[in-house]
Amino acid sequence: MKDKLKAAFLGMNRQKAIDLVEKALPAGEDPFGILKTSRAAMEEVGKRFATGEFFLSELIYSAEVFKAVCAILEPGLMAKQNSDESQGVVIIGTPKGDVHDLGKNLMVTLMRSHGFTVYDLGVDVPPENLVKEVKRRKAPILALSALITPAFVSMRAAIDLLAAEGLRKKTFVIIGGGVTTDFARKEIGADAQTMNPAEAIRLCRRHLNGSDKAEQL
Ligand code: B12
Repeated sequence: MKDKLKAAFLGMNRQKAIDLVEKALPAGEDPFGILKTSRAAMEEVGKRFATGEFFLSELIYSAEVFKAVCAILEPGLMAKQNSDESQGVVIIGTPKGDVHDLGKNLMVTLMRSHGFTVYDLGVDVPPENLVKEVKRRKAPILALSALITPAFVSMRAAIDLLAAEGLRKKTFVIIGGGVTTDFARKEIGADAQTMNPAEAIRLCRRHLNGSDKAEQL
């Protein structure tokens, strides 16, 4: 299944990918496992783009294959939230300079299904808008997604602006997306970094339950 799905992504065969996933789920395959394989396939698309084997058209089309697969996976990825009470407010966006949003959108869906109230500001979001929204919503969490290195500059600018507005200590800043690393997190000055959505939800919950930052708002 893994190899066939990867081959469907790399062959830009959207229908084949859909058929494989539609068959795999009732057969008991873990949706998170399928997501992992799909993400790995996208990394390979990126590598081939970097070496010139693939062009922008393949990058664009692979995103369509990924979206189609995610639409099938989503019900299985979502948590069954028992309470209507919000688990906390999150402002999320892809920072200025970056238009990638597949991973961010996935994060938004998963966070909402886990009970967080999420305000998604979209892509290419200027630091001022991120901080304005944190302030307006009294949000204890700012989540940023980055896939290209220039986005680090905008992330840093948003964190600096939070500090200038006196909001840095009250806001847990979590970053994710293919280009992020713990090293980048330290350079940018964020609180947490992960590419694993389940881990991200754990970290946000732990922050809200365990720290006094949330209480200060
Ligand atoms: C699809 C794609 C595109 C699509 C994006 C479509 C869309 N709607 O997002 C399009 C065609 C638009 C695109 C454009 C470009 N791209 Co592009 N793209 C990719 C590709 C192949 C896949 C990215 C992806 O969606 N992966 C799947 C998702 C699910 O993974 P993810 O985002 O990492 O998300 C996961 C986790 O990180 C986590 N997560 C995500 N966000 C967050 C946030 C938080 C807070 C947390 C906790 C977790 C989290 O959740 C997900 C769980 O699986 C990558 C290759 C790669 N290695 O990633 C290149 C890649 C990112 N692109 C690249 C480039 C160069 C570009 C362009 C500059 C190309 C060009 N010449 O125009 C433009 C950039 C335009 C811009 N200003 O942003 C480079 C970046 C290099 C770099 N280091 O800067 C890459 C790495 C390809 C490469 N190897 O060269 N791209």
